[in-house]
Amino acid sequence: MWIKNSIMSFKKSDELKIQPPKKVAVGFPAIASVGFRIWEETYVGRGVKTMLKLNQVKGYDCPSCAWPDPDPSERSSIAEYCENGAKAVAWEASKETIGADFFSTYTINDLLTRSNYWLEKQGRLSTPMYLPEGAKNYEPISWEKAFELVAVQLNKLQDPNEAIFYTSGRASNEAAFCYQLFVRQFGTNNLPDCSNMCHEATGVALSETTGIGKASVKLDDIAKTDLLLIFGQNPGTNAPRMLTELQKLKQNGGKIIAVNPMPETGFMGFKHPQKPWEWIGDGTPLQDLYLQVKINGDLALVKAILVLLHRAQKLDASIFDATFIEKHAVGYNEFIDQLSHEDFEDLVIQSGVSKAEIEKATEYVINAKKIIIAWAMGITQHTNGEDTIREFVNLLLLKGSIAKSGAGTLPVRGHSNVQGDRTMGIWEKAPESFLANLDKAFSFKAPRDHGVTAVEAIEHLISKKSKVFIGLGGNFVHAAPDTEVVEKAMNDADFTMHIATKLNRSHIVHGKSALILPCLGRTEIDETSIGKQFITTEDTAGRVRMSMGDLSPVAPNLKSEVAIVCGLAATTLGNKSNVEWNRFSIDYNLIRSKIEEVIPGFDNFNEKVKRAGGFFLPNPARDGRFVNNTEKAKFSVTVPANKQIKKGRFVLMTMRSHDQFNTTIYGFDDRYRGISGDREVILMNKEDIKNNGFENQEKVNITSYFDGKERHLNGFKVVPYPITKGCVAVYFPEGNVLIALENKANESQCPASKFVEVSISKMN
Ligand SMILES: Nc1nc2c(c(=O)[nH]1)N[C@H]1C(S)=C(S)[C@@H](COP(=O)(O)OP(=O)(O)OC[C@H]3O[C@@H](n4cnc5c(=O)[nH]c(N)nc54)[C@H](O)[C@@H]3O)O[C@H]1N2
Ligand SMILES: Nc1nc2c(c(=O)[nH]1)N[C@H]1C(S)=C(S)[C@@H](COP(=O)(O)OP(=O)(O)OC[C@H]3O[C@@H](n4cnc5c(=O)[nH]c(N)nc54)[C@H](O)[C@@H]3O)O[C@H]1N2
Ligand SMILES: [Mo]
Repeated sequence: MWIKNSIMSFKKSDELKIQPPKKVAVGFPAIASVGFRIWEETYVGRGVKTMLKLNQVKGYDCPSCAWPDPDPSERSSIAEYCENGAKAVAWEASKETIGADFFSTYTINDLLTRSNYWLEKQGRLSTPMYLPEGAKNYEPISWEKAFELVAVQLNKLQDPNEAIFYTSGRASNEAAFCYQLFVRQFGTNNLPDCSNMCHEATGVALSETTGIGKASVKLDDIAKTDLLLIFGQNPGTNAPRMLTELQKLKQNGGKIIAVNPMPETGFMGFKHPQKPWEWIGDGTPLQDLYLQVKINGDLALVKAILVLLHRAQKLDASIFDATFIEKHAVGYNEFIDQLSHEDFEDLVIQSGVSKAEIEKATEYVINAKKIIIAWAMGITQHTNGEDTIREFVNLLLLKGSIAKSGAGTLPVRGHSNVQGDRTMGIWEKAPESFLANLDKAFSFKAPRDHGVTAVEAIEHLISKKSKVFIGLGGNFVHAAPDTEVVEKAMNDADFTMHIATKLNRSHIVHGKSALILPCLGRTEIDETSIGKQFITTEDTAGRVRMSMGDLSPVAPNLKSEVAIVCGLAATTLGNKSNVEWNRFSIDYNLIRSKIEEVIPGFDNFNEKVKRAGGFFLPNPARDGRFVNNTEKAKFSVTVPANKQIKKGRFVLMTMRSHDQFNTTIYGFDDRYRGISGDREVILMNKEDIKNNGFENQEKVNITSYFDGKERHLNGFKVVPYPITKGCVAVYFPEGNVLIALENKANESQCPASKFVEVSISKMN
């Protein structure tokens, strides 16, 4: 069923309250907030017990973000977690469950009127549920029948490419490896994932320039750097444990430059959550320089810095690392040639930052011998994200700041195993080397035609090229851009199926028939007929570690993701597959042995991963080897972004609040920004509010423009905020209605979730 007003699903909790943004991150309020959440979700026992195992050597990997753990000797013995990690655990460890009774009480139409917040709040999914064509309610179904249903739906397709197999970044290495093997044996590379909407630009730009689409630094490099530039990231909320490393960096005398259209609390002051003596006072100030760019002004800003650097180098040749460039890089002359033709004044205007501040930033760069550049969604979710990242690499190469201690690239990943899923082959364009190894290890021929990205998946569903959507985790209809279009695409499908822990919007905006298969969470014990199993994940720094839950499963009829994927594969592929799916599903060591055969760097996987702290995957760029097509690090020549919008309009970004994990809304308190009680708000600069004749908290209508089409989001309250003039912000996923499917990067296909042209008008 198609509901026009899809925004209904984000209804606010209570009255909007606005306070000035906080000046210090973490400290006591964070601990208090965690305590409350554990109490609320789990009635203490389940939550507190499991919190002690979080990120411990013998514990489980935090299901929240992908920030690396310290080496075992440096870990806190009680708790290696942050406020938002704790919220993620409390959310998963919820004591409530929903099953047959719940689904017979609520029809699909009832559920469509509920917010996603409400849906997830009902508790953990506890038994497989089936929605037959035309039915009003989901009904219980056995695991066996559920697997058979999927097999029928898949096997009746004329072409395997008519099915789409999405993955969210929480799936373990073992589940992901089995899933991609199943999908490729079924006959397609249609393996889009959340990466396609996240760090895809990073993968594209870094693979080409440094030869590896991942960070080149390890956790302990951060404290050793002279200068850390952080672009488009809000670590205080989205990677809180990063602040601990930033504090160490400061204590060692390093400098931090934060580049962001709004000042984020995490950079201003920090109090360590596990050091109560730090809870009083103003905390450690982190940023030395804050550059308030225009949205997407980063490319111009870096170019402007590079121009000044080049000028300075003419007076002092030691500013560039000539030896490194000579030995390790290609493309220097073309790059310098372009730089000499740049119009500095124009770059300054495009960036939105003053000339004096650009000069100051350049001075920091000149004086630093070791530089790290970190970035996240404020850089990747643009049509030109790849080029901005190429400029980051240009800067690092000029300074010889890669492949040495305390220097390099630091794209900060999102989902806790999004990087591992890619390593395991969740990739619509997996390289030939991976596919060839897979062929060999399993004696079959994997398809070679590229599959669809997340955005292309929607296009294929709309054009009926695809008819089945299967999701291993995630909440695709709220994560993808253009909510109304995605919901229509899902409704058009013949069959939709999700493997999930909690009920969400993607389960009730369904195809003709639909299935929900409930799985164990990472906090829970996974015991098969041969004993307890563990899984593995990979963090941002490329470290692989084991993870083992310690809570009893919340319901008896749950299966692990691995068991579900193996069950689906065995039933769908039947004797067309020679994989021992049943043995895989009870003994994960067998899966890991196969991973070892297929993917470089996993030799002795089963043994190595049991060592305290796990092991690092090979990272040639870290060691000074650049394995791209030139065998050298590459300077790039980029095209200026300079995107124009119509006069009187604004550039809108979508961002996360402090109280959510992607589409999961934990609560309504964006504590650091001082905004609580309501998420239907638009953050706007005071002067813009005044110049447009709006009042504080007045309700306005937002209209977005792309390719001649308008999209609307009405009745959002104006909140004055120190954001760059001409820029506005709303929360993700509420704002997704405004993002045209076609508003995406050419190269990576990543939706431009941080650059939407809008006008804002009074509501009546
Ligand atoms: N608690 C919690 N943790 C999370 C998540 C979560 O939702 N909740 N999500 C996880 C995931 S999947 C991811 S990918 C990461 C996301 O982590 P972030 O990338 O930090 O997430 P966003 O809220 O999207 O924030 C982007 C930041 O970029 C800034 N920004 C926007 N546009 C621009 C621009 O054009 N230039 C610059 N320089 N800055 C800009 C915004 O002001 C904001 O500070 O976090 C992960 N961790
Ligand atoms: N406008 C806008 N859109 C964005 C973004 C943005 O910044 N702005 N960010 C993008 C980014 S960076 C990302 S990564 C995507 C995120 O996209 P997704 O990964 O698709 O979304 P999530 O909200 O993380 O998925 C939440 C759901 O995952 C399920 N889940 C949770 N834990 C588990 C588990 O252990 N196993 C299984 N099987 N299921 C589980 C639960 O049912 C939960 O409802 O969204 C993207 N969309
Ligand atoms: Mo992400």
